[in-house]
Amino acid sequence: MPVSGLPPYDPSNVFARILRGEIPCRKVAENDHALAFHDIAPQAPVHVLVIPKGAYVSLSDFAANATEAEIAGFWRLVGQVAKELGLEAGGYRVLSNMGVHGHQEVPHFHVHLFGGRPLGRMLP
Ligand code: IU
Repeated sequence: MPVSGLPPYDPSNVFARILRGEIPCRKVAENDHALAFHDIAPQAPVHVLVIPKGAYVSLSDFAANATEAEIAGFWRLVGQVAKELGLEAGGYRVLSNMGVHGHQEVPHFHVHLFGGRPLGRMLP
């Protein structure tokens, strides 16, 4: 049972379809547990989405139900992508929208990785 307040995982969501290869993506990197690809509507010079390969509807679902290996693999890929895209020198931002108040649009857990310019102060 998801703990996010969102409906149960829907395998027809767009990120699940990307994972199954039904929809193309501009892949950045992947490992056994996660995939990173460029956001289709970038909000910064670098705007990458990192998603787990497992079926988790939200951050809360992932945190509660993913295995240690999945969690480690996911976060290692976030850090790897930031490094490989040259974001470490200037810095970057990682953000996850969760549920209705968080304005989560795609019901498959993901983090946004933003960088490539000063991002300003983050406001709610
Ligand atoms: P959110 O965190 O769920 O609110 O953001 C979903 C993101 O997924 C958003 O930045 C979209 O531009 C992005 N996206 C995408 O990269 N490819 C798609 O086919 C769709 C959404 I639909």
